[in-house]
Amino acid sequence: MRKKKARALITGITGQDGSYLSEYLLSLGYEVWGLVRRTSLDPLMRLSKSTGNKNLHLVYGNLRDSATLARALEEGKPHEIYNLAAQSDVAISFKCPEETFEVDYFGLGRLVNEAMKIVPKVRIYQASTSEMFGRTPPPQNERSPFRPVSPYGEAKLKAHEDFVVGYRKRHGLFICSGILFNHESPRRGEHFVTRKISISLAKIKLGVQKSFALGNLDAKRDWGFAGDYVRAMHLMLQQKKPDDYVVATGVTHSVRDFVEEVARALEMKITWKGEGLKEVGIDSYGNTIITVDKKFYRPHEVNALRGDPSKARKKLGWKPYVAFEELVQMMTRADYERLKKTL
Ligand code: F7E
Repeated sequence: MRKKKARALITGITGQDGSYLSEYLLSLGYEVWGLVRRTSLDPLMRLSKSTGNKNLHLVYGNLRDSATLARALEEGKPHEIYNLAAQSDVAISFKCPEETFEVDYFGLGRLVNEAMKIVPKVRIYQASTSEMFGRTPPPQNERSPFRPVSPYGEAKLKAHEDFVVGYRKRHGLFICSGILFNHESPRRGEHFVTRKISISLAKIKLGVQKSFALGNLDAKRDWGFAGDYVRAMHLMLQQKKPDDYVVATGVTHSVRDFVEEVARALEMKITWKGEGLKEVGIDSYGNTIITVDKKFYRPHEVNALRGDPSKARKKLGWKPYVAFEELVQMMTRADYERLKKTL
């Protein structure tokens, strides 16, 4: 670590990654400033583990509003900035492309421009994504071509090209892209497929739900644990030179595999019947508990992602500790126990 009392600003601190990263940085002795948007919900709800920590400061602000970014930077005078705030829902990005570009592209532009004025020596982490690879076949690494298929992937790629690669070259800014593959946890948003599956099957097991619908069961993702991935973010900013890194497990599974693994964790058995939109998942009592619904399909799908994290392993000394089966068990157990208490 560079300084005894290093200061970090995290945008998106109330999200899954922000909450793990803030806990990690606080444990390393950092003073953490979290940018939070004003909502009717208490932002500290997601940060309950850090509540009362005197090294955690929340400041109201928004990536759409340069003045609020300037104020947060003036207040925190960070050595490191982690830009985790985003419109990160791929399906929604097809419906709200403008909003997605506004936050995911222009938002980073506002942040880096204010940072260069107020804290020119700052080191910046940009949350880039495997969605930038889009149609490029796996395995994907830092040298693979980018072929995004969603407005989210496009906005993140443009932000990467203009404000990460571009500003590094033109302005000598210390800025890194973490090209993170899907990363999950019990804190994952409930509309992402992993959480949707763990919650729905736990409810079926508890007898409070009969069935649920999914989209493309054959899509493949490289799913890792968010708690492992925030260590990589931090490591990137401790290097001598800024660079970009793929962060992934190197193992891929289909949505169908994820369903089966959750079922196994709940001691349920699922048999698949039919094909395409007619496919169903049936439990051991003969009940149809999973159907396929067109509305959960994307207009353009990224069919297969599997990252090659060799560079992060070699240069950062990073590796993931939580494997797929353990991740699924962790998420399923957390949802099952939480739901059981509410019954
Ligand atoms: O979908 C398929 C869906 O929404 C995973 C974000 O963090 O990771 C995330 O993006 C796959 C896709 O995540 C349903 O079509 C099937 O193929 O959990 P997801 P995502 O789109 O991969 C990347 C790395 C990011 O950067 C993003 O910000 O699952 N799928 N049925 C479904 N997906 C959803 N959500 N719901 C379904 O019913």
